[in-house]
Amino acid sequence: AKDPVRVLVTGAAGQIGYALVPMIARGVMLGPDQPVILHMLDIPPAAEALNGVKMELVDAAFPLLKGVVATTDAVEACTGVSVAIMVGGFPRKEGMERKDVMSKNVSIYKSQASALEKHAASNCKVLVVANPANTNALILKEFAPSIPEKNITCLTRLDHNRALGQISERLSVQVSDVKNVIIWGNHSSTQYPDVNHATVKTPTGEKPVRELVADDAWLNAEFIATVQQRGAAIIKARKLSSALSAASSACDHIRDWVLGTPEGSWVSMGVYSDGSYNVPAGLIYSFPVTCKNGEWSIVQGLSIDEFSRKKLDLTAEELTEEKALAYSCLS
Ligand code: NAX
Repeated sequence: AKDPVRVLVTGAAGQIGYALVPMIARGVMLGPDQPVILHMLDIPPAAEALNGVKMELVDAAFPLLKGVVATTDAVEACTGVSVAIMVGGFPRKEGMERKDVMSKNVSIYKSQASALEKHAASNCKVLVVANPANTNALILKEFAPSIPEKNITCLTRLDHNRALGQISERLSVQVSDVKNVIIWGNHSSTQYPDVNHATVKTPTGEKPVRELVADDAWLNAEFIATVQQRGAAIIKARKLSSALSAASSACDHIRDWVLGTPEGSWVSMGVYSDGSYNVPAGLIYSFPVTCKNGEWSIVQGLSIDEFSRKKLDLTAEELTEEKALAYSCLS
């Protein structure tokens, strides 16, 4: 039997946490043969609720779950973890300035970065979910210099999965037959959902999404806007933000990163830019990636037309501004 892997979930008493921890305990994230020990962190006002989640995890009697740590102490939470899912953060409240929210999250990610750097396993893989996800991940990277930058990522897989879902609905095909959409850039409304390389499996082979949809006007406007605005549409319908889809996508992100992407297909991950596709280096930016042996690589050589170029640049500009705002909160 495999040794258990310690998995940290911050913000575990929140709504994504509540959907995510049972998925991890069932093997959805690391596989059905991988035992896990869950480390759950939240803040003191949520300590009692966090303990309630721990009670439910015990009650669910998950065979793969070998232990649960529920704590408000970041050091205890980070100790020995090999996977860290950072869901905790300070939400934007009505009337708050962007700078104030940024400043709160910068200080949270700065201190949690130090706790991870000192106490997590040296090869710990980090996924930041909490918004502003790309910039929180960048701050974490800055303040955890001994964690390899390749190990620090943010979640855009939900946006990627939303794009797959929209194509599947539009064409009335199975979502599992659609692949190779791309989310470029920021996990925000400037993200660019790109279908120029996406395909659908049909009885007569793989066909380009553009050819099957045969409606460039829809693909270039409504489709993009629907994916960009999907989070807001969920809030409007549910009066709460996306949680089960976010949790499921976080599992997809880690599973594919650790266990690999299938041959011939890629996924979207927010990763540290090396300047690929002329995206400024030094941003956490969502790219198409393939994963093998626990490492992601950016898919190279995809053609970028003029329409796409503008969209890649626009979301990069927003991230550059966010980075400047975050740094201004540090001084
Ligand atoms: P909730 O408000 O339900 O939960 C957040 C939890 O984090 C709370 O329990 C809170 O006490 C805790 N927390 C706050 N500060 C903390 C700290 N310093 N250390 C540890 N825990 C802390 O929000 P939820 O709906 O679960 O969303 C969590 C985050 O995910 C938000 O930032 C949200 O914006 C972000 N999202 C990101 C998505 C993505 O695709 N990247 C999609 C879904 C979601 O909107």
